[in-house]
Amino acid sequence: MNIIDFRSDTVTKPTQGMMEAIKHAPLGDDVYGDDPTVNRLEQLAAKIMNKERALFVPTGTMGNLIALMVHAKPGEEVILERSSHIFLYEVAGAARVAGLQTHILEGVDGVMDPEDIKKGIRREDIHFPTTGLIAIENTHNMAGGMVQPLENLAAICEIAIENRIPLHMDGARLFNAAVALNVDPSEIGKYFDSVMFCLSKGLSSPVGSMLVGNEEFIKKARKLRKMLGGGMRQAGVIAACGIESLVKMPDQLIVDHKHAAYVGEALNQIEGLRVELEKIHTNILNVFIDKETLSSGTLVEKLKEKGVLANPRGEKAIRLVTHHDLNKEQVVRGVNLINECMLELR
Ligand code: TLP
Repeated sequence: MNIIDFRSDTVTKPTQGMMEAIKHAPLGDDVYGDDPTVNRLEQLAAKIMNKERALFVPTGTMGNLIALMVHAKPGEEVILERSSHIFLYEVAGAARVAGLQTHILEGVDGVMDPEDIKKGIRREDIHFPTTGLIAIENTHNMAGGMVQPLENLAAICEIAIENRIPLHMDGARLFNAAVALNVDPSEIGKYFDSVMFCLSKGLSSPVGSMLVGNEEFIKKARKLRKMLGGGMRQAGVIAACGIESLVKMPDQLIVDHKHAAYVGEALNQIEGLRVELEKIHTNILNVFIDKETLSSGTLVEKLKEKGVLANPRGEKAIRLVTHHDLNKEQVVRGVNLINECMLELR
């Protein structure tokens, strides 16, 4: 069966260009700083983000964890939005490894109100922990790939500076946000002390994320990466793919966004499904199930039988993600199969 995989953009395989780049990449031991391909990738990432330095890390989760550990001391607090990936899906690394307490704020579609952040910052009191970090997710995964408005980031940045609290972005899908806003990624990154973005999602690399920040931040991050077991040797093999990701892939994300909009429009016409079309900013859609007797688990199972893969999102919604390994024909076929499935489930 020809599988149509809407589970995530993490399922994208390396492109032909990446496979070629692997073959020709000069290699060395990156723990010694000797891998020319990793060095090139890090320089490129820093340049794109207009930051002093960058660090290649194996995963987004490790990149976020390192940022938490560099910025905040054990016993301090990190301000996060309730449905953020760091809070929900990073195995409580913030608590267990970084020793941080999470201070959760309720957002609207993943967007925190700057006033709530202001109120959430701990004032000096013998009983209180210190607020060590504020972290923001952009695009916001649980909100269905929604983009954080730049005015909001600017307001939060001002508060962070006023209170001398560092600001980190979990920008796993930062390039999708940049494409949606039609700005350079650095225009979003400029509000942050550190940014993590993933190469292995819509940008199609097989492995890897980047952490960017100033020289001092990256120096500490490099040491913590080693401590966490992320010091890689001839990592140029995968960094070569990362360079391809940064040079060639951002321009094609717009295709994924168009596919997501198409899927949203089409599914919204199907009885029993509902999509909030105005909330499709990028390549993720939350599809709500408006049929009382149908759970997301059952729908996901039925779709799988037809060769369509999706992830449940709670009891009454599924998440669909468009990406480079789904062309228009596959996206259209996916929609038709979902329609067929809903008719059968009537
Ligand atoms: N997200 C994955 C799953 O873990 C849910 C996905 O399929 O969307 N930040 C954000 C906003 C993410 O969405 C993810 C991965 C990460 C961080 C972690 O990246 P990795 O998987 O590289 O550790």
